[in-house]
Amino acid sequence: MSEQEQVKVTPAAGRIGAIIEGITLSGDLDAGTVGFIREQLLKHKVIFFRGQNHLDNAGQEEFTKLLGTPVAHPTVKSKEGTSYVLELDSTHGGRANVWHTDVTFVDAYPAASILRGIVIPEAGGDTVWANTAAAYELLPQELRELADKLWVLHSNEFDYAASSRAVSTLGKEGAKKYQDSFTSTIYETEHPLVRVHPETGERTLVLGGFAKRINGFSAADSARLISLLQEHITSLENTVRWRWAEGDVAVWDNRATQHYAVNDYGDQHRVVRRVTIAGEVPVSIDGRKSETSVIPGAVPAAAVSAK
Ligand SMILES: O=C(O)CCC(=O)C(=O)O
Ligand SMILES: [Fe+2]
Repeated sequence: MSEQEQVKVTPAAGRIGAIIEGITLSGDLDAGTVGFIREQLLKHKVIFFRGQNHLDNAGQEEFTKLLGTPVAHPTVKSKEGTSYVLELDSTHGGRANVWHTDVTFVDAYPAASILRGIVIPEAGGDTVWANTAAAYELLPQELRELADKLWVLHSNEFDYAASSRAVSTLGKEGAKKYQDSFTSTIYETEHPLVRVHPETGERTLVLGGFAKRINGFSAADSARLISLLQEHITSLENTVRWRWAEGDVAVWDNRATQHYAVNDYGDQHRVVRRVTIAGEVPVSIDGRKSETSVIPGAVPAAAVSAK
């Protein structure tokens, strides 16, 4: 663990996020360093490594394998020449400006995501993360007790016509094409609103952009309660905002966070590349597991730009 002696961890905000200096990411890190990275990830929920410009796609995949089992996106094709790299390019609809946790429309959604800055606008294009464990802890007790009992339907189905954002960046046809591919298979999953984190035992809120409906609630009541809880999750006190430079790597615990890519850079180019790690099927506080159904041959309505 000699490498760790020069390692420095600096919190990046009060409740979430830390910058780790002194580690050069690769597929060759020793077990002690990998253990240290995991520990910091669980503690801070999102960790940032600057200046990792040496990493290429293969290097990103190799580093990811040290943290877990990489998985491809269920509907979006990996970047050519890679097995697991999902590219988000601002010119092709890759603007995830919706609060979300990655891929919650499937049951065992990713445990973590590793994102690398490739082309970064001169100004703008920051990403913001929110802590869903702190959000749960800080709910008023009565609201927490209600949350403990609720189950929520998540789906990748989305009405592209309703997404003026996608249409404004891609045009109507482009938005439809992109979103049709995102929803080439429709998944629906029921998750507990509160899951027990499999590694830390913390309780976290499972919501975000793919959450569509609270079981037993009308559409209108679902929308109101989801929006109230989302406001708690994404309150500024509960977030960290990252100003990217090319070569930066962010790693987040996807079981304890949501994120949002700020779409404030107009037609400047922005490219980031992500690899995700296989997750576990969420378990509620009373021990029940999430359940997915795949809707075969569903006519795709379209999708969100969020991933
Ligand atoms: O573009 C970003 O900063 C984040 C994109 C995103 O949602 C993701 O990589 O999962
Ligand atoms: Fe995402």
